[in-house]
Amino acid sequence: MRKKGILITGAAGEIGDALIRSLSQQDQNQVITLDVRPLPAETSTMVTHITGDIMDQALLARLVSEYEIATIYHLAALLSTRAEFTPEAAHRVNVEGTLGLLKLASEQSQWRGEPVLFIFPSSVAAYGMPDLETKARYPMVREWEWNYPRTMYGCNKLYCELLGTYYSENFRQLAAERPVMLDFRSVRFPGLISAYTVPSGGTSDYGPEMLHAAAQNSPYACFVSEEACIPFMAMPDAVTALTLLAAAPAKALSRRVYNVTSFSLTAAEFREQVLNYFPGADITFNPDKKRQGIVDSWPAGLNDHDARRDWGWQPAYGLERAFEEYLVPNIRNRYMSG
Ligand code: AKB
Repeated sequence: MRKKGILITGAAGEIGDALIRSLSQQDQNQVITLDVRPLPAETSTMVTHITGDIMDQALLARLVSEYEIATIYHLAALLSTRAEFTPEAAHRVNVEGTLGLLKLASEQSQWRGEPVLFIFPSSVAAYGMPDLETKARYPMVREWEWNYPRTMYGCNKLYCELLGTYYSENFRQLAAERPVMLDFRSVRFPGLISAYTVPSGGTSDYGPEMLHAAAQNSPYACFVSEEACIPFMAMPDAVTALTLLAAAPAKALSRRVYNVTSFSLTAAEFREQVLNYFPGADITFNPDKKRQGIVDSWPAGLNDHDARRDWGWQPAYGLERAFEEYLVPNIRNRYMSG
């Protein structure tokens, strides 16, 4: 008999780190993680880790021969800035990698006679505001508005949302018998901020970079201007969103892709917050026009009404509490003890 398990791809990334810690406390099922990188020593003892590529079909086949995968958290992705330097490689990982896992989940749903739950973090990058005037006019976008991403990463996320929906609702629509289909669910995250890890390759990275630099007493030149405004969320809330959505009864869901958000602020306001706790921090602005253009194309806020109504989403950390109770104490701890 195969052992039952939960699969996390891209597990060595920021969300993966936080999700492993949360699932290993809450969930009785075995957690199998997959990443091209090994896991840090601390989290590697909490899961069964496989160092490998999501594109490796033989590896995926071996995986399902050993484990009955009931849930997949598919986190592996090349983020927005990195993806712009290697768009075709990003497409391979972000789209073809996702397609391979959807195929696997779809076959496994048939084998089990029960849908495999497929949880997919999408992003504010799935939106594309045409200009700053429009961005100001639509400060809280709904899921179906402004789906015109400007980045390869944003295009990849938006398309994978559609692919996941297709595999959940219309796969083999012309066959005599409808197969058991997977259950795809997705959240569009704003920029995420963790106290324990520093992001790399993203465009919302200036927020967490500013804070982590201040805590280490290092100068930081922010790569967007003071006015740049996007939504953010503290990492524990991101994990709550993923696990809450995974636990929601299917009949409660009125959509497959939900906005979730916590607080929006400009880069200048972000700096102010950091200075409240690290008054000596040396934070300047040296905007990179091109990266700024990407941030400007993302909405200033997300309307997450449907997530609140359908599955009880609510961020625990608003702006003040995120800094006061989660970010600052844990970041201070991290660099003091490091
Ligand atoms: C990025 O900046 O690419 C990500 C995101 C907003 O999805 N953090």
